[in-house]
Amino acid sequence: MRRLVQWFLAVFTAAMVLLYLSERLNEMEGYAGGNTITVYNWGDYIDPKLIQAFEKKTGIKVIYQTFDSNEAMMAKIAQGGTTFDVAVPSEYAISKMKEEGLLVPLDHSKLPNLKYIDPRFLNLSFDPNNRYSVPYFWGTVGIVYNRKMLGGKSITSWNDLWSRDLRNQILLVDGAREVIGMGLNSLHYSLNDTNKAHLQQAKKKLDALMPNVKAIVGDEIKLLLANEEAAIGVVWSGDAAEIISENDHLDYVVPKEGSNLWFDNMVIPKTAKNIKGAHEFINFMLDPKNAAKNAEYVGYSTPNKKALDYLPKEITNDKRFYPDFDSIGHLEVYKNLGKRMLAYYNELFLEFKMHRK
Ligand code: SPD
Repeated sequence: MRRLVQWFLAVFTAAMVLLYLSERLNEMEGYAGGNTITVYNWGDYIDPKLIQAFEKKTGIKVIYQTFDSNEAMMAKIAQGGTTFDVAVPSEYAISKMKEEGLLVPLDHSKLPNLKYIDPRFLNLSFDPNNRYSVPYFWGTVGIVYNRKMLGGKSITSWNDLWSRDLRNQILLVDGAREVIGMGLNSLHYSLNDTNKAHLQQAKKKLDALMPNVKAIVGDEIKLLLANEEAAIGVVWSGDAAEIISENDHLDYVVPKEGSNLWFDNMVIPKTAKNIKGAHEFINFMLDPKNAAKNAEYVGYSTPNKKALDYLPKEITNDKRFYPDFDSIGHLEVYKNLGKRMLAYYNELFLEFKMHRK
């Protein structure tokens, strides 16, 4: 019996030592430039060739994972047990993640390429002095519509979508703030409205839109619209830019009642194990030639001023996707409305989706 106890103690101690050593090794990797980083990004949001180029240049291997909403990304990072070194949240999510202590401050001395970012995208209110985040892509929320399928008609307003002529013709992006926001904007309320009566009114109005909604979808929205499976899509501008280049009948409009102006940014989450490698990756993506390649591949608008020189003029001169700031001054950036209110938006969105079934 004594021998058994001794044997058990020896095995237990060896296991504890091994666990301790592996944890120390993991930590050291973060400081000693270990050769792996895990990048957590939106789906369809990077040119895969850039990942290969980064690996070749630095010898750092990239493990790449994707998410489809800020909410899913934040929940995963907050719950822990992951080792994401770089993530790409939108502005209101950054503000919330900061509040919850989920971000590591950036070392700007390791990001020399930050100088190429257009100052209009720096030092924004959700992250003063870019202490935790640097710009990746930016854009608007709007409506893609197919002129041919609409018999030559144009769309100019959110309220156009409630027309009886559009039965089963609308695809919606699967985003709580985008869809609830569309309901709010159609009633001329703010996208950051926290008045529950207004939010209920918006939900009720959205319920009335349901006969026109064909599906609420993720990245496949692009393929469905390009293949003319529906005449209308509520989308992020970059997705519109990509599909418009594939189908001449498509156009994109930011509705006249107003809409969302958004900024996606690279951050280092608290889960990071390789902070040095994370800075190298961020700096690589800020390189103007890489930023231009990325923008051309994914279709989204780059905030990198120098990258614009490497992009075709027909892209950078397209005011639908590179609008002057004067013309979009009326658009709203989502605010961090606080845990409870964000949960309420999600709840309303889920109810709206369930109503479909
Ligand atoms: N397929 C990539 C989509 C990324 C879009 N981010 C939009 C931010 C919305 N707040």
